[in-house]
Amino acid sequence: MSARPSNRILVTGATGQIGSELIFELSKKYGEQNVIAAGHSRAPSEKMLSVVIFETLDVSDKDAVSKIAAKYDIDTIYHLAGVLSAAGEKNPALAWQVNMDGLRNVLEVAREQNVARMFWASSIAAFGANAPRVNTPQETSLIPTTVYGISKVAGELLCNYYSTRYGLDIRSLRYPGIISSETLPGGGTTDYAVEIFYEAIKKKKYTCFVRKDTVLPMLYMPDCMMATLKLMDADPSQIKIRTSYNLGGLAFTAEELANEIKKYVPEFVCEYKPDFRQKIADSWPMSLDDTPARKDWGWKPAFDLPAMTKDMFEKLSERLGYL
Ligand code: AKB
Repeated sequence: MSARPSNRILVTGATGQIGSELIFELSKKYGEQNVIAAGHSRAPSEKMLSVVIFETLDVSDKDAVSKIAAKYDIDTIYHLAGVLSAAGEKNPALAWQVNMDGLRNVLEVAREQNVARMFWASSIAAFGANAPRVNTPQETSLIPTTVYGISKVAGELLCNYYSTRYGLDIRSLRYPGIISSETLPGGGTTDYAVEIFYEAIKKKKYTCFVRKDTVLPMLYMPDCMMATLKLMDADPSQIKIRTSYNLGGLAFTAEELANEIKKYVPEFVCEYKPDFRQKIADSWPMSLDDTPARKDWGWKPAFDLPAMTKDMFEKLSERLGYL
């Protein structure tokens, strides 16, 4: 296998936080007619419908995945559909069905239809509290406590299996929390780092669902896009890890983020009322060692906390009308 992709691209989870931005990057790069956006739980935006082809797709239905891949002669798949950590704890059966059955279906279709290259989103949730929490290494114990995390560990191993057993060119990143201004995340533990911007601009106050000293790894969307496209563009010989690469970027406390936002919204007040998501946050890394990603395919994030906050504020305040 491993033919060079000619780029008929399917993006699952296209209406989600990452997918809804990735489809525009891909359509700029490969042409609008070559990107098939597939989503299920959220309606596509007008903007999305005007740019790419949209298909309703539940990835836990293998026949449906197979039909869409065949219909458009797909040779590259970005598989982003999934139920996130907090939502997964509310409905573990659904998380298993979407995350595990969905991944297996997409891998099978990729194998059966000779897809040339595939991306799958893993997460920092693959780690559990017994792994070192600061500068968490690429290779360490993976004993997560959430069903989402379990699906990520099993998924990483399944990707590695399809790569070694069938020669599928599958690539993956352990995404940290992604901060973005276009589409809100939904059902994640890191969602506070996005919600806080919207609430600061709209209401000048926010009740944060983790403690103020909580540190989680985060990444700004432009860096997330750059990492994903760079990984997928790399020559197969550069990809040494077929489970999933650690991807580091930002690491700050919830209070440090609130203080940074206060530079733009001086009246902003942030309160902290931890809920069940605190326990999940406490079981995840605070920062990641991403040396293999840097060495193998040249990963280097551009945004630090002040630069990310400035850009987020500028984009959101224009859209939400900051008064
Ligand atoms: C979540 O919080 O569940 C996600 C993730 C870190 O994978 N954002």
